[in-house]
Amino acid sequence: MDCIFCKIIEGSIPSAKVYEDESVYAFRDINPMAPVHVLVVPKKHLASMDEVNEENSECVAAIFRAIPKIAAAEGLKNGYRVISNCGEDACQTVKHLHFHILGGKKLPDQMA
Ligand code: DGP
Repeated sequence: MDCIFCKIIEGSIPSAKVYEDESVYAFRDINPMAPVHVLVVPKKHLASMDEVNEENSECVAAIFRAIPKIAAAEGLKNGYRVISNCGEDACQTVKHLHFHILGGKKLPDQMA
């Protein structure tokens, strides 16, 4: 499959890994929008939030268990933001479900 994040997970494209478990991989965004900008992805390929269903949603639960561990490891004691862009209107550019963790500064209060 021609998916950049699948290639990062399998190691054929290098990444700055910050966390990994059986079903989750997390690495630094190549174009950081904040002092801490980590992408958290399921190892199983899902194109976006639209593909989450009763059969596969455990990987999303695993991601949300990992996020506070990653935030703590990154020193985000004062808060952080989690974003998942889904589809064209949200400007999703990589078609592999991912959650951005943004922090390390006061973030803008406008989401859109
Ligand atoms: P989104 O707009 O939500 O689809 O964001 C995709 C993010 O993925 C974007 O912030 C840049 C990041 N990204 C794209 N290609 C690579 C890559 O090869 N390596 C890393 N580390 N990040 C990437």
